Amino acid sequence: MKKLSFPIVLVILCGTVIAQPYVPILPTDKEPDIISKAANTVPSPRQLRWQELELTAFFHFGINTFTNREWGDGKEDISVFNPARLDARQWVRTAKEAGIKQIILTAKHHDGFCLWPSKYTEHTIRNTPYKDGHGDIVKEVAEACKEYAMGFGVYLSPWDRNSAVYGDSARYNQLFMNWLTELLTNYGKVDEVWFDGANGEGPNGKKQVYAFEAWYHLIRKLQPQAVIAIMGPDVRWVGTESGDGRLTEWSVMPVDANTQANIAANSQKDDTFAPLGNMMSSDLGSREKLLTAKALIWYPAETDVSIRPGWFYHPADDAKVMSPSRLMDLYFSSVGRNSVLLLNIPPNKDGLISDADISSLRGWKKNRDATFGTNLAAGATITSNNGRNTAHLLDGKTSTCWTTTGQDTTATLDFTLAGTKTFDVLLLQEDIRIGQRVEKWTLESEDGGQWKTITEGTTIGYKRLLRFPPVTTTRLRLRILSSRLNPTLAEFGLYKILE
Ligand code: FUL
Repeated sequence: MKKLSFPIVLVILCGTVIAQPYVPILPTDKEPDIISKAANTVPSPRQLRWQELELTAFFHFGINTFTNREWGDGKEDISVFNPARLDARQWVRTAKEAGIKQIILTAKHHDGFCLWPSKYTEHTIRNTPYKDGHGDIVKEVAEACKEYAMGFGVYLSPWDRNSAVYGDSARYNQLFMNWLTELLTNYGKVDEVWFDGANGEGPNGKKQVYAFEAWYHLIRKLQPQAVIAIMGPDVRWVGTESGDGRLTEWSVMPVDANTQANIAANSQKDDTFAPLGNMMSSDLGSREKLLTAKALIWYPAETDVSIRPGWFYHPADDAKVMSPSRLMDLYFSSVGRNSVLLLNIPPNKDGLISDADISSLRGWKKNRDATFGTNLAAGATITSNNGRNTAHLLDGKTSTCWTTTGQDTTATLDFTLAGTKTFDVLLLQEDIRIGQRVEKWTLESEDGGQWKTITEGTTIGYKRLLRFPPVTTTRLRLRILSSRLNPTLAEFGLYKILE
């Protein structure tokens, strides 16, 4: 078994099977060359589709739901698994009604229990009372996603506390390939494959060495459109489980910071939700980090967080479901910070999403619709000192943009609103099809002939949302103070929070 190391990751990323946006840095490259390469690194089509989803959901469901645990040890008596009223359509409909675009089901968590009747283990739904052993929850969820036109993804835990061959690396890796093959061939289109980084010891006391490269090739072969997340090359863990993205969030990273070994070494190790490790570092992609890189990759952040204190359903948490206003905070701190939100909504023992969760999700959606329904910048007259196509800022399309002419990396945009408006939210979006470039900006408003700073920031990326005390004005000025190359802006918005 090959030990996964940095050169292997490079091979994977450069390989033809995995056409990853990947830009090598040459020994002769100077700082301006590297920064220009970073500014021209772009998402793959699968990463772009994923980023534009904005909102995705996890369904953590399994034996833990019935044993009231977070991490099962794989020794559970699976005859307790019988979600009598299970309705996967209710799960998916609940997510859809909240504006969520894709879901990920825990097909197998660390306890090794498979929610599908796998041929390769006895620790499966086939040996439970659920539908007298004829149930297949992966199938039920996949079909519901198809019916509601939702993306479908699978969480398959590499760590397995049940398998007797875990730790016997070659045999377990083959078993894992068999599981992946079942999941990726029997349930239609799969849009995301989510690998957690936890890696305990096997029953033989040996540490399992995962065959990531073989798994990635299999996924690319069977489901080429699927993004591979966390312990994978397409989507990165944001570094917290609290719902907080970084204020400065670059999607272009130096490859050195992202070897799988590094990610694994810094993943969760115990039964807490305390985020650990490098992925938590406040700076992953600044100029300084890029300068020592061997290569650059597009590697965007996903923010996973649970609507309840635990990842699995626990009756005692029914009163602790996040409120609509807390969910709104999450929206600003994840989607609003250049990240995709992966919100966990755990179904209960009946096999249903509980009323408390449904009610919070409805309230959140209502507030989002009310707040973001009207762009108060609509109808504004926009001029820029050295750019073109300002009309693109308000055309509602993320694929068209304003940009500067020549070599300019700074610019000023002046807005005269269609009347006096009061707002407390700013939306900025770059055109990430071209790259992520803006490093520093400030928004000012005119107040009695004086220009005052309302808010300011660093990165924008796919989407940046900022809240501030309400401002009433007709004239605004957005100053882009620093950018890695000609800045682009796809959308500009002003909103008033309505909760
Ligand atoms: C973690 C796991 O250990 C948790 O149980 C949960 O599945 C979370 C999303 O990822 O690493």
